[in-house]
Amino acid sequence: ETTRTLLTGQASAWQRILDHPFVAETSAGSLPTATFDRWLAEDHFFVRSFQDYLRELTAIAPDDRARAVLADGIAALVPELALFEKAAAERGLDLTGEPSLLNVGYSSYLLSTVREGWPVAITVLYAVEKAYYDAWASVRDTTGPDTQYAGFIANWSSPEFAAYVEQLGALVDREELTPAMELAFDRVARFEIAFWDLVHG
Ligand code: MP5
Repeated sequence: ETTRTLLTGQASAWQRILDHPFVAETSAGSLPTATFDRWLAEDHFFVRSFQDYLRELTAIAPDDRARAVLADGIAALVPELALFEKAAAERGLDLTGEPSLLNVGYSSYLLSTVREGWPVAITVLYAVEKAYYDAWASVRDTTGPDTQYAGFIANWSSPEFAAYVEQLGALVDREELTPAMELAFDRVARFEIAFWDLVHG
């Protein structure tokens, strides 16, 4: 079906997401403090923009089922943003700094897909969330519970998040695959790798 074709088409990029040193080092707790701090500030901006994206996507959702799945996604951002703010406060970090242009580009790209219409925009949402789920689920069972970043790993590898990503996949699978959907999926995979490359250096 549609999601399987998309994931198969991106198999090597997806492997790079799973194998990224940012993921391995976050899991091991060996990520340099400055790297995590940079990621936290960049990702906070990303998640705030993502909130707008989910709201705009809801406005073009084709039916109640799609709106219900998106409402779950919007609700999950409340505790997620609290996690970011708590970590920033503990670390004395300012989250209001200017983000990287890559981040501005990625966040703006997400919003721009709403104009392309539902099939492309829901594909993009699925790709973004699936990338995070697969990356953090890949280290979930080997991350020590007392590792300093365990809360973040748990956030994107929980059974609840897995179920949400499954539901997003089911929404994509209702759609007939188009070249525009393939291009959008490819862009997200490249943005995700570039985002970690940027903070990890
Ligand atoms: C996500 C994220 C997951 N937080 N950051 C990037 C760069 N990609 C994907 O999205 P969410 O909204 O935190 O579930």
